[in-house]
Amino acid sequence: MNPSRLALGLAVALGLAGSAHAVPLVFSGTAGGATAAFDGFRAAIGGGSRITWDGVRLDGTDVNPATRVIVPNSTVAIPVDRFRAAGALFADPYAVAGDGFAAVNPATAGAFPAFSPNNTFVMFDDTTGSFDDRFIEQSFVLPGTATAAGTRGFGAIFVGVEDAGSSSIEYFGRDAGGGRISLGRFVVPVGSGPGDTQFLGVLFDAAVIADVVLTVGTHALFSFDGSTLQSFGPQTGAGVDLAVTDDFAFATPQALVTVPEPPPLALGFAALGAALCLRRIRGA
Ligand SMILES: [Ca+2]
Ligand SMILES: [Ca+2]
Ligand SMILES: [Ca+2]
Repeated sequence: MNPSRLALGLAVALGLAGSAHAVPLVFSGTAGGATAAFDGFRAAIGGGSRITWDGVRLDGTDVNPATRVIVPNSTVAIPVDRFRAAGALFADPYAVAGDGFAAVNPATAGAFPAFSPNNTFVMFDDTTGSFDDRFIEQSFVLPGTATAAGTRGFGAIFVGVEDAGSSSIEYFGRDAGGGRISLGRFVVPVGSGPGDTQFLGVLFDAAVIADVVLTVGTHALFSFDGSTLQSFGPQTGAGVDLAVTDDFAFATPQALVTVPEPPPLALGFAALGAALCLRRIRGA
């Protein structure tokens, strides 16, 4: 299906045909196709913001003094505003590692090669021995400020997604009253091996995205409550798929464009339509 047909399908599905806001384009790919999709998405957003995590220092000397060392010279937890300059604000501290998270979960050493060397990014559970928190939540601000903003498109590199449906990105907008509205949940494609790279990005035609929720694999790689570190262990057993992320890319945040509040029936059609219409678009 070509992009224009995809856009039409989603616009009709959302019950918003004629709206300027309901024409998302999906860029996705795995292995070599991930790089092509990533490059195509970045071209489509005009460059925008890119976070590689590679500038985060892992030895306790990071530019943001609130960055907290978990394992010296290997893994840190960055504060929620570490990438405010790029227009990103996180819901929780998340982890950056230079060793593919080998120090915090040795059983997966070597499984998650970086897309951009050497640092990668993932959530952790803040309750010792619990690995259920598998979500990275990011909202947008005008770069360098605390002013909430929106973006037209957001995408992320994933590493190691192997089970269909284990990983996804859900996009959220706001209605005129400030209510949070899902713009759709999009599934990350699977690779053919544990070290394969994936990309998923979705581009709308207005800055309607207020926040995104990334589901990264089925479990957190480790738990850390501020003092005690516990590893999840190996990726074994049915229904276990461990993954991490690397580069985030998003259109430069600007004033948020609100979306109309759809009637409940339209939301049902939106879910159906998204399921029926999603196809990969390689490149732009
Ligand atoms: Ca969390
Ligand atoms: Ca990187
Ligand atoms: Ca995996």
